[in-house]
Amino acid sequence: MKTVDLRSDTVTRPSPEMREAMMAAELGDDVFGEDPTINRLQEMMAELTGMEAALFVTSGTQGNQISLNAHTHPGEEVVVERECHIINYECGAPGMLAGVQLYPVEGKNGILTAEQVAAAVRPEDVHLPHTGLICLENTHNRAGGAIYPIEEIRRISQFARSKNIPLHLDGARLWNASAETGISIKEYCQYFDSVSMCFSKGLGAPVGSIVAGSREFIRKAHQYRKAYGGGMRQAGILAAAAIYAVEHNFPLLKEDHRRIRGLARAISELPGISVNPDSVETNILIFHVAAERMDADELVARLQEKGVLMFKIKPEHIRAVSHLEISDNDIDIAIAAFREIWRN
Ligand code: TLP
Repeated sequence: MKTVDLRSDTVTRPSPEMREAMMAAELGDDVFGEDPTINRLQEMMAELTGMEAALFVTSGTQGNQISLNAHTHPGEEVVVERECHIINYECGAPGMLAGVQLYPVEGKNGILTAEQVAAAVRPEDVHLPHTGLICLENTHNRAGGAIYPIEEIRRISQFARSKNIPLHLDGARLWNASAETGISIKEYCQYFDSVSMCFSKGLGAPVGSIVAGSREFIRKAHQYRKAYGGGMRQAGILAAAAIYAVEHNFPLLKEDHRRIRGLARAISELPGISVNPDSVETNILIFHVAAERMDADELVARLQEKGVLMFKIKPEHIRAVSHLEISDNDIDIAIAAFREIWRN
């Protein structure tokens, strides 16, 4: 039985061509700054983001956490959206590592307005924490891959700059936002003081993320990366996969978006499932399954019996993510599995 794995875009394995690029990579000791492939990737990403410098890191989580560290001091507060990755899936690391507390604000489908951000920033008062950083997430994972409107980013950035508060972007899937809107990575990044972006999601590389920002920010981030065990020596073998991913797989992302929308359209017709296919903006589909029609855990289990993998992301909500290894035929298999379950 064929497995159609829609749990995450992190499940992709390097293609034969990507493996070839990895095998051919020129390597050196990156802790000495001597890995030519890592240096090339970092220069390429500084250029792509329009930032002064960039640093290869082990994961999106590491990229976010060292960014929090590099921007803040212990005891400060970081404004985040309530459903964001940093607050939900990073093991409480902001408290553990940077020693900051998070101020969660409920966005509309993951999106905050400049007014909401402004209201969350603390006034000067001896009792209050100092707001040290604002973080946005684009695309927004738990909001079903929602794209941040560039105009709202611009307004938030304008506010943050007026208050001298740095603005960080968790851009794990900024690639998908850019592919869908046609707005370049550089255009998005101009509004931020730092950005972290993943190679190991829709782009299909096995490992790695990048953080980009000013030279001074990257100098600090570099030291935190070392402190957190992220000095990886001949990791150019991984950077080669990342370079391959940016050059060859970035242009393919819109296909992932089209495919998952196709799945959304088909299952939106089934009684008990609610999702608006037009609201699926990128490669993440989150749909609601009414408990009286079908328990979400049971649906996940029954799909799994048919080789279709998804997971429950919130009560009564299931997530499906398309990626490089998902073809049109795989989407047809997933649709057929749903229809069969609904027939019985
Ligand atoms: N997200 C993973 C899980 O952790 C939930 C997934 O399957 O979607 N920012 C965002 C917006 C993310 O979605 C993720 C990973 C990360 C950061 C962290 O990246 P990694 O897994 O490389 O630490």
